[in-house]
Amino acid sequence: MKFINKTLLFSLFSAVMLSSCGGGAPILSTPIENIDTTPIKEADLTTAEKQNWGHLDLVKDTIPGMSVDKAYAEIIKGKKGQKIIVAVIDSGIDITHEDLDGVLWTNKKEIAGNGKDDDGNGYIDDIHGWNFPGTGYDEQLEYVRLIASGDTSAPRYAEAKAKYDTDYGQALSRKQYYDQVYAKVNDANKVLSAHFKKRSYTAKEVAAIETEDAELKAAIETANLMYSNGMTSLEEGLEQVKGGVEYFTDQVNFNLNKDFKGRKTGDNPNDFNDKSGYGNGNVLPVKKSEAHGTHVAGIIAAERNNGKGANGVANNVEIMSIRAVPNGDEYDKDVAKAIRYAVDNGAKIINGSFGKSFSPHADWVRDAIKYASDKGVVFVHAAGNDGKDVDTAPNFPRR
Ligand SMILES: [Ca+2]
Ligand SMILES: [Ca+2]
Ligand SMILES: [Ca+2]
Ligand SMILES: [Ca+2]
Repeated sequence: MKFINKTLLFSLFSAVMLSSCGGGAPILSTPIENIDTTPIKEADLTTAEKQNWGHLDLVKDTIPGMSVDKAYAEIIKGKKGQKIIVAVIDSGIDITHEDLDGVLWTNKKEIAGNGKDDDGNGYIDDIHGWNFPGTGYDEQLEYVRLIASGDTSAPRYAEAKAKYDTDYGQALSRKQYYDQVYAKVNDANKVLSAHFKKRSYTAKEVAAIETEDAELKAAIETANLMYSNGMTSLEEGLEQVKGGVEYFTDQVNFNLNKDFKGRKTGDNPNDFNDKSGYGNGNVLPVKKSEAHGTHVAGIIAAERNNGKGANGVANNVEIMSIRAVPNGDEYDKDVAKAIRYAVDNGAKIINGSFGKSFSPHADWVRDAIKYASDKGVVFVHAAGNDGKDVDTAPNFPRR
């Protein structure tokens, strides 16, 4: 799974709806012993700071970023670097993006679109990387594949079954819940638009309404909940809730659907050597919503100081795009082959912002990471954003 920041959204809306029922969790402050003594900016950030906070420095700018600007201005100033290739194993990358098109790795020994593997690396027409799942997009989670296999003797089968029995029901009820929230916000928006006789209206205008009409009062209450959670309009709220609706709909229909078959490459994912060179050379995301790899590539290498978009951290890298992470759990086979592809084609750093809690062929991935390490390639893997202690909770790849 890609590590996307949806957790925040869900907790936000859970809090919204709980508080509307009179409950709600208290907001906890950071314990004082966990706060260091360096002063943190108390003023609002400027637009430029908001866009660039991640590159700023806690001491110099009083903003807790990565000190990238300081590094360029002071630490590496005047030094000459060596260009290296960074492989991004992710959901594919929008290689047409104007802030990325100048920093892409290109396989110079491969002729595009001739249907031949010109450089003999095992992959036909791989110009900017490789797409292992090909046209595949939606996928099951790994433990759902395990249950679907029916192999009750497989390691962790009982654990997977128990997890499934809990998770499926929960996803179904959350989907229904988000459907309801969406309907509620949508109704409120319609009522208020009709009241104001216009589509857009402000929180101030809503606050000024005086009414005894029950429907309008309910709409105001819903609107106020959205405003108090940082939404500037109900349309913005609807967009956010829609993210939740889509997330849980995908869970029910695909990620947790035992009968779903997402694999499109015609190979056996449980046989490492079945069908070499599967997938295709189109590294673009399959769907527009598949933006995670583009986002990651931008953080690393978005063209710096070109007056467009963002500045990446690195100014002397080429991004190799390897698509291996679908809308669901990535296959160990794809990940292991992706790592090997990156190493064999010159990457020096591999970024893997994915992870999962079941991994039936973890040894293939481990072997690939070892292969990378033996060739001096660094593999960087996300710790995840589920708040899990990955020292103890299973999170793959792992040692
Ligand atoms: Ca460009
Ligand atoms: Ca090739
Ligand atoms: Ca070719
Ligand atoms: Ca830029």
